[in-house]
Amino acid sequence: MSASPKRARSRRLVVMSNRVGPVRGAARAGGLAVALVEALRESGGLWCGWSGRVADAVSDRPNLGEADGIRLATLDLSVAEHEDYYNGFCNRCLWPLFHFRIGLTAFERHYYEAYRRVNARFAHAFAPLLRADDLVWVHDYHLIHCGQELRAQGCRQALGFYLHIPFPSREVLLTLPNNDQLVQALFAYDVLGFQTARDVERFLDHVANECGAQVSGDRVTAYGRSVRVGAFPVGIDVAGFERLAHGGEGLRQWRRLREQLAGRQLIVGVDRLDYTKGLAERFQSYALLLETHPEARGRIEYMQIAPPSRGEVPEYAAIRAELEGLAGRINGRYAELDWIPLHYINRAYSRSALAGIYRASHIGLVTPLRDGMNLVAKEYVAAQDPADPGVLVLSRFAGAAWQMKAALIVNPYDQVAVAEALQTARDLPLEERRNRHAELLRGLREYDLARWREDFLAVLREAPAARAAA
Ligand code: ADQ
Repeated sequence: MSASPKRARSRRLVVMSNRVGPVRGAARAGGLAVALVEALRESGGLWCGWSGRVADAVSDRPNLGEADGIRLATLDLSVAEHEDYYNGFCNRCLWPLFHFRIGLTAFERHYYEAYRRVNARFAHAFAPLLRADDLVWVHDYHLIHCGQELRAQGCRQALGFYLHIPFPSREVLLTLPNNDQLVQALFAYDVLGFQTARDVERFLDHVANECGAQVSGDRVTAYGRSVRVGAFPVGIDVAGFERLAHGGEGLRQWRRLREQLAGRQLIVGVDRLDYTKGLAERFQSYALLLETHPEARGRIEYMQIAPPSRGEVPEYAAIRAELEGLAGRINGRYAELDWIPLHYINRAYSRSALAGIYRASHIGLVTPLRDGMNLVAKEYVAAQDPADPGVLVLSRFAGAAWQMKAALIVNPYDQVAVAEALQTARDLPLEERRNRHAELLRGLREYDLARWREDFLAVLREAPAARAAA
């Protein structure tokens, strides 16, 4: 039986994620931190994870702290752990594999061993901090084994796991050595949350066919354990983002850009510099638009903001070099004395500046080759002026495409189709832009960030309070 809502609300939330914080700057940093910090604060919660520091000698005793009524417990990573666990298994193995990029996946056994050790070290350090009726919410692919390790420490709390990135299809996951151990570890949790119904389907397909799991409604049983599985698409703080776009720094950016554009149309892309985001294909699609629609030349600009990420991983250095070459070639071929077709910017902007940039642009170009959700697509819509909104061109392979059907949905591998969608977006009549935007905004408001969090926690609260330890 589930606990009464009043009592349930008072249960403490414990979040475990690879990175902890920021707590005080959460509103500025935006995204998930806001939702998690809010829930942690409400319940006097605890946030556990990596401190972000890499040290020669590390302690297994967590650093304890407090910020804004939230307790923090962090561990440093050793140089070897950072290399093999974080850069290695997380970013060179699970990240590409879960984004369907077998060719970029580094299948090193010692990476997985380091991953197991770090997950165990985290669980060991954080288990003593847990109280019997805590709700423990573990986030993302860095910590899949954490639940199993917590159970091994005797933890009987309600344990939930949320995967922010896609769950791969069976044939892809089977290429990973030790995939059976990784999947079995998921059954230590009480609730498994994915971004989309499609991710849930792929998970069920895998466990039903490879692990002999029994599926009944949202319950899946294997390895003697039963978990509840569901799609909980991540949303954004819509009202907060609208405010950013229409005041302060956002408003200033919007004015400045609109002035500079002097009547030209602006396409904007905002992504971490990552090979999953489809940036090279996107640049080429834009070049194709300029090639096949010469009348667009001089009348449109494309601004791609892409701050470098994971610089220590070789595949990221490669994509960076490729994009620099492509941007140079496109500008070299099409630029005029008074017109630069592509502005490629490798720095991060504040969320308020981004909101203003989105609002000033006529087309939001979001074409990942594969993405768990993609919050930029949602932020772009929230920043628009409803009376004269821009058009979202969105990849069918972003989780967001499952909710945002009123966008212009494209296949990012089909450069001809993307170029044509850009041309369609350029000419879309005001009424159609308004209708599409209104529908997209309705969807965003209905399933926002708070709803995502509350829906997941509501299911987690129903987990049996004291389940058998592993
Ligand atoms: P990411 O891969 O980081 O997230 P995304 O969902 O687009 O991708 O979120 C990126 C966030 O960073 C957005 O809030 C965006 O505004 C911000 N950002 C991007 N570029 C920026 C820049 N130049 N300057 C400042 N801010 C910038 C992972 C998964 C996604 C999933 C999210 C949330 O890969 O699929 O949607 O988690 O679950």
